[in-house]
Amino acid sequence: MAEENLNQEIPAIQENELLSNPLRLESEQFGNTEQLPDDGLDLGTYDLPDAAPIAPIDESSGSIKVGGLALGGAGGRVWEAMARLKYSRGVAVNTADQDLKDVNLPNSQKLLLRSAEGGGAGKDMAAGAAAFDAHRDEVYEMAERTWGDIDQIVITLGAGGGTGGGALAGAVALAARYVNEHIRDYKGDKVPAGERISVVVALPGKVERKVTGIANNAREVLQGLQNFAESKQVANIIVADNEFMEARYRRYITASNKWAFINDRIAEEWHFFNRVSTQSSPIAALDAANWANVCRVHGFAIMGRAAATEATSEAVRRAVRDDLPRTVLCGGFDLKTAQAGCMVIVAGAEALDTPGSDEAFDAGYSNLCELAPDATLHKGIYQGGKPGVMVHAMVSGMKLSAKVLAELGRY
Ligand SMILES: Nc1nc2c(ncn2[C@@H]2O[C@H](COP(=O)(O)OP(=O)(O)OP(=O)(O)O)[C@@H](O)[C@H]2O)c(=O)[nH]1
Ligand SMILES: [Mg+2]
Repeated sequence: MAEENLNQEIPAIQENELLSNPLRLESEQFGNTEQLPDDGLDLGTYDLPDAAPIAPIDESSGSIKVGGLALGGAGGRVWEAMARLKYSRGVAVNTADQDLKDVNLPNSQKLLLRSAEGGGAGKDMAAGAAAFDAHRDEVYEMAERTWGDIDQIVITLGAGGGTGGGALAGAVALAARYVNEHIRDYKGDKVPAGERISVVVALPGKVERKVTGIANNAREVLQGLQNFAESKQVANIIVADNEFMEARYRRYITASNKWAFINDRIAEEWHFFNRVSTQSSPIAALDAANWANVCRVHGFAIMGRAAATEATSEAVRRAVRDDLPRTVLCGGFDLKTAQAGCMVIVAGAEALDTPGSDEAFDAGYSNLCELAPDATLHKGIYQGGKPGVMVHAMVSGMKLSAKVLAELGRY
């Protein structure tokens, strides 16, 4: 029963969800340029001089190819959820050996930041920063071996601890170096580094916020991120508020599944947009350039999905206006400060054929436009393999709100 409700509220993205798209097959056949057929050349036994390192093959099949830089315990586990979706180019670092061992990534993609204190940064951000800086070159070498040809770097961390928050500034600098040295646009020109650096940050849950040290660290991290966004050193900062998620999904979260459950929600939602933006739609497509635009504005971002019971204006509008705000990964942000966003509707064939469905989807879209009036909002409507209507939305480029900071606890 619980399982059934869960599936209704937050259905996993099914492989057949986007079945209707003929291009899908094409992209699967030709998308993976790394698997080139054997060209038959016999290179003998010579070592190739300066052979470029071969990055792991990324089978995520999204429009943006990402390399992950996972910091600390939360960062490692959040990236692990991305790796479950076949984003295979992540590097995880931590000061705590045991936590790092538990992260399900190849050892060649994990680096222990040894510190004077031994295991962990003990919530001390200065210790986390020092440990990262002492290993900067090793992390960079590992990143170069792992990331290869990517479009975007995603830094994952939890705000509140010592390692992730402490290492953040060093990680942003390292990512900027990588963009400058390795990432080029389609013309082969350099790109603004900050546009290619995204962050996924988890905020501490209700109980942790009562600990002054954790709340202070979290506030410092968010303010630091706001500064990075303002100075255009990072682009999209996706906020996953553990308190919000714990309250929202209370019925499904247990002591043992909590992190995997929350992290999967974050990764799946991002993956949905990254994958749908490779698909065409005869109705309206969210194309790759639109999605890239949403990811490259500088500021905080939230995302979520909500189900409409039927394809009527009222039901779709209700999903956008009432349900979406309750399912986004973080509350408290002011959508009026958003600069960009996207809304993607996935509907079953019957819903798409319902008279008035076009008007209903327009109503949902214009509702989001009203909520985020200054944002460039992109729209996509796709036929899915399941009945009903699912509305996915993401808004980005928001300013840090005083409300979010205040809710982080005492200061
Ligand atoms: N969403 C999510 N949040 C997490 C996870 N693990 C921890 N957190 C949150 O992230 C915050 C920081 O915790 P950690 O990531 O363990 O801290 P750290 O960066 O390893 O730092 P130290 O342990 O002090 O060295 C915590 O307050 C938690 O709220 C996770 O797997 N997923
Ligand atoms: Mg830790």
